[in-house]
Formats: sequence, C-alpha cells, structure tokens
Amino acid sequence: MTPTTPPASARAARYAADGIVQVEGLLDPSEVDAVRTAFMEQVVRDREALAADDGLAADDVLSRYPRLMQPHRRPGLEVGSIARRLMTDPRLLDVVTELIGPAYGAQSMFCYKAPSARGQALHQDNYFLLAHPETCLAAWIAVDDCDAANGALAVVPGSHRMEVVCPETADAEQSFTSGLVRPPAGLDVVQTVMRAGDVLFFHGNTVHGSLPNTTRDRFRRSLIFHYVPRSSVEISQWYLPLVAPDGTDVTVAEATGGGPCGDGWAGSAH
Ligand SMILES: O=C(O)CCC(=O)C(=O)O
Repeated sequence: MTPTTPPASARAARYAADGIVQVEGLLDPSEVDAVRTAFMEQVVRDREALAADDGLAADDVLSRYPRLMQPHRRPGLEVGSIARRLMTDPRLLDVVTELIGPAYGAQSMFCYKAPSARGQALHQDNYFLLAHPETCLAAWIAVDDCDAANGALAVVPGSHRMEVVCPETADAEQSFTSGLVRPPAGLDVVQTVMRAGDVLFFHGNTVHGSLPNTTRDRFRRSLIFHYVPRSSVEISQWYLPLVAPDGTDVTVAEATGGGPCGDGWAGSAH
C-alpha cells in the first residue's frame, strides 16, 4: 500500500490520523531537474565544500556521494541558494502551515542514494532535533522517481502517536546510520512510491527509513527539509539558527543533546 494523496481540504485530517501526507507534483519537473543538476555538479566538482558523513570506508559509494547536511547555510554555493530558496518556498510553507501552523525551517539535507548505497534504518526525527514543546515536521522531496527497488522511503502510518524512543542497533549491512526504532505493535511499515516533484510531509515522531538502493543505474535523490512550529522554545544546537519565512535567522534556546538527523556508525548524538 502506498500513501495516497488526499485533496487539499483533507490534508490536515489525514495528517492527524496518519502523521503522513503525500502531495503530488508540488514542484515542477523543470525545477526538479535544476535541483538534480546543481547537486550533481556540486558533488562531482567539490564534495568537501559541504559537511558530509564521516566514518565511511573509502570504497563505500556513500563516501563518493555523501549525504549533504544543511546546504542552506552555504549562500556562496548554488546548492546553498537553491536549498534556502526552496526551504522558504510558499508552496511548501503553505502545506507546512496547514499541518503544524506557522513554522521555521530547521534543517536541509540532500541524499544522493546512488545505486548500491545503503539506506537509513527506521528512526524518528525528533530524537535528533529535540524540538520542544511540539515535534518537528519533515518535507521529503523526491528528486527522482522512487520505489522499493531504488530505496524509496518506508513509513509507519499512525506511529506519530508514540513517544520518541531510544533506538536499538541497526544492521550495518543495510543502514548507514546506527539506530533502529521498531514500529509499534499492530502498525505496518508501508513502502512509498513517489514521482520526482512529489513531497511527503511527516510528523517528527513518525517511524520511517529506507532500505538499500538495489538498482544498478537509478539514483534515488531527495531534498529534505525539517520545520518546527514557531512556538518552539528549544531545539538541539545543530539546528540553530532557524530560518523564518522571510529568510532571516531566528534563535531559540539550545536543548541538551541531539545532533544531525541520523547518527553514522562513527558518532552518536546522545
Ligand atoms: O531518505 C532516506 O532514505 C532517509 C531520510 C530520512 O529518513 C531522514 O532524513 O530523516
């Protein structure tokens, strides 16, 4: 089963029920092409220019195509201006506001997920962001068509009602991050299928992750933003400053702990 796209009038109700809402075609094909081209040119030209995951073996495809963290903080790079512009794009912010009220941007991230790359074991985002008193919201933008074969996202509808829990240890053959959160009893893991330009919005407590890209020739690129309600009083220091809809920086108190979304095998946020 794939999460279906509800009509705009039913999005908030779907979010309340499932914690997940898919919006088809939120970005145009030409915009998605421009995002894909800019991030590919950046990683080929100079991947050191952006913070990347460490602790990866030299022969791991993830070291050639690392996950790029917080590109919106790199205004001197084309990928930086693209990330900051899209993070505050009204089409995204309108849906975010519908789901969680007025919000700030907290994180940007770009995943290349090249053929054969490992996935990210099931986890909950607010374990890392520590947004308080509410949780965060992810906007996961498909930059390629994606499905089970190239490691599209899998989600657990209804798991947003569970608390954020301490992860167990993931399978290092399958996951480039070390934590694993099992779905609560009675809830199923659902494989998403998305077209480039679709956006999946999901609650910060939702259990989600992805399996390896098993294809020989299909990247599964995604641009991901995390938002927090404007009423947030604290967040992990990694996410400060937050970004207001007009692009200005905003600061709230630092929560203790947290860190980049998804610990690699070399480090731990907690
Ligand atoms: O894109 C993926 O495979 C996982 C990304 C993710 O789960 C996250 O950013 O929290």
